[in-house]
Amino acid sequence: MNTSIIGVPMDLGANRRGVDMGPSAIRYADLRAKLEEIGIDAKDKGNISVPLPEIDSMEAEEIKYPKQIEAVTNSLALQVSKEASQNRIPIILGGDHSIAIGSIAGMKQAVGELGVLWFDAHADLNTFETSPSGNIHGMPLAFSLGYGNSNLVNCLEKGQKIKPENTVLIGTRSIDEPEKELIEKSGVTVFTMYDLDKMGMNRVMEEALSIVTSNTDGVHVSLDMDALDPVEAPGVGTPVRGGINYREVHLAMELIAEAQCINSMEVVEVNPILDSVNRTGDLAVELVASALGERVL
Ligand code: HAR
Ligand code: MN
Ligand code: MN
Ligand code: MN
Repeated sequence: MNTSIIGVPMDLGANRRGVDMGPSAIRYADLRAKLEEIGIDAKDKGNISVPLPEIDSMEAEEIKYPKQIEAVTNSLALQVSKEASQNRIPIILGGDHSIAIGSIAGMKQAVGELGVLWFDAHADLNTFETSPSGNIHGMPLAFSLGYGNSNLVNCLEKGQKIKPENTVLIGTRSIDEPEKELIEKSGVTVFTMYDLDKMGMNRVMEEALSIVTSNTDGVHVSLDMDALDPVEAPGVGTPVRGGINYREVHLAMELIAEAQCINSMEVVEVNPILDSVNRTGDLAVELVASALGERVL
């Protein structure tokens, strides 16, 4: 198995300094060494360049940094597409979740019809029109599905990148009203914490994996670390109580590995400033290793 690590030190979509250091935190937790240790070829391709909000004099608009995020997600999409075309699994390190716009666009170009597993406390289904915060990290899934009136829908290629029938959200527990409407309207599948509690992670993943692997050419795993309970992952910008626990999330990743369906993975929203001695960065590394096939026995 060959992987390419790509860092995206972006915080513009979260309007909060700290997630820009996510790639450093995950590298500091020895991602590459961990992957090599379990027999995976890992090349670190360095970081995509991201403008600093402090030096780039930008007006405080209602929607924050759309132009800059467009540029970053475009360069990320190009790099992701290039690595995936060479049969390498892109491992993308965020950065805020707006980078998913680029990851998904790049994978779509290289692989074709894509199934997406979206682990997140939030639905990330807002648009410029509905966002309560103006923060683009609350919108990437809507844009990838082709909703909203924004250039960000047209990353790399014009229009929708993924289909609702191949999109599954897991661990959701903070959903805005307009996002609820879009869930209804689009038909994406959502396994909230309620569903996880009732069904258990094993059954949720069985159903989720069957959805993302049927009628698709590949699977992208988008892991927002705030999907986890803040006790396990305190280093995130927008923690929400009552999340996925340590053992459940490991099982989820192991089941992904077992299904042998993963073509790319991103880990986002790690904020080392808010973390407790890189606990969240360390966990991110464990989870990437699990998703790529690390086994206890
Ligand atoms: N739904 C809210 C908004 O759109 C909050 C989004 C919070 N951010 C994330 N996304 N970390 O997963 O502003
Ligand atoms: Mn998110
Ligand atoms: Mn989130
Ligand atoms: Mn499907």
